[in-house]
Amino acid sequence: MYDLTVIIPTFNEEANIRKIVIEVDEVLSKSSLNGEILVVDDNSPDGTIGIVNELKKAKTNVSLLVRTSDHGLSQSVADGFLHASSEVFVVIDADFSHPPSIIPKMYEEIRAGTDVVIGSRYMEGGGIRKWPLKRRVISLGATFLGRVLFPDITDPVSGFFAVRKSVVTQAQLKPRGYKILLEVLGKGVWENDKEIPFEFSDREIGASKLKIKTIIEYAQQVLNITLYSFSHHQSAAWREWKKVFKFGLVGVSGIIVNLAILQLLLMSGISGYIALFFAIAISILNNFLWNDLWTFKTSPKRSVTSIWRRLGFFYVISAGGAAINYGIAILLVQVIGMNIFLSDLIGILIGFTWNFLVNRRITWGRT
Ligand SMILES: Nc1nc2c(ncn2[C@@H]2O[C@H](COP(=O)(O)OP(=O)(O)O)[C@@H](O)[C@H]2O)c(=O)[nH]1
Ligand SMILES: [Mg+2]
Repeated sequence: MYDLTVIIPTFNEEANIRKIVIEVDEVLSKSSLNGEILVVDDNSPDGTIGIVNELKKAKTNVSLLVRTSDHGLSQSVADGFLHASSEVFVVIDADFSHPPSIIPKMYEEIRAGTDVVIGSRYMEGGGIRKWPLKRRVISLGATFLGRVLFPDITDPVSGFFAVRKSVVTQAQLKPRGYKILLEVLGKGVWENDKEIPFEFSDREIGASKLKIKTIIEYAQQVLNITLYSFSHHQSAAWREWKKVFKFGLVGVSGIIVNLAILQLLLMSGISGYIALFFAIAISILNNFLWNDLWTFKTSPKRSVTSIWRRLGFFYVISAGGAAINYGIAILLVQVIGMNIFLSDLIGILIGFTWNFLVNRRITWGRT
């Protein structure tokens, strides 16, 4: 039984495959890891298959899976999951975009109890070398869309990651396109993750296979994961939605508190504007307490920052949300002559989105 399986998806990689297999093998033996190297090839017409067959003769830990139907990168990786003979899987590109030297660190993290370990280009210490502007823009767009589902993860669409077998075997993956990690995060069964920075470098040899179709498939995938999460409540995306619902409920409670305090203060003879000020201030406090004790009760920030600090952030961010609400409503009335209530409603929704996303990241985000 192997400690881990390194899955290398390939299509026409005759220029890279020998070198990457040998380098991965060296990294594994240097760390005394008994690793399997599984090349999953989509029946490449070039010399890839021949080279891997040759390598197999010299190294017993190398195996090859040749696929002849349902061509695709994500499908290949998912097939690799099914054929791997260990409990820990690492996925890495064949073209040296991902440094094999990090594999042992990823493995150690999984051994230490992490379910998903991600090689991140977008966290401190990570980066991208030699990528044309167009690729950078596409990648950033994809990353931001992915971060809506997984706000704590800086690089949810990385092609370099490690995962515990149980995360993917219990999942109904529907792999399509390029972003298999997003599928694993969206449908896999996992609790905790960890990111490790690395510097992505574009391939020196061979051609990239990214096409426009890939981008469309990606948008479909994000939608599909979102819908999946509504009916699969053990998924990580559902954990995120639950927070959105709770945050919304707390917002509604804030409106009630706001109106009740206003009524109370007015009844006790306090003048209108002062009463309004306190009603707003107290309703924000109400929202903060519910969010801190309920919506985000599992946030790691709660054990490392003081409640005053979180409260301060929440007030400032909420003030920003109110300003957005106000600004958008005025804009809609002024520019397109929209009804003021409808304008306000749209302003409220955008302000709510701002409040949620920014508080999620900053007030109760990752430490
Ligand atoms: N099995 C399989 N591997 C693929 C396919 N498309 C790309 N790959 C492999 O996936 C990795 C990343 O592909 P690449 O074209 O470099 O994508 P890029 O880095 O995003 O430009 C490489 O190892 C490719 O050989 C495919 O359709 N099937
Ligand atoms: Mg590449």
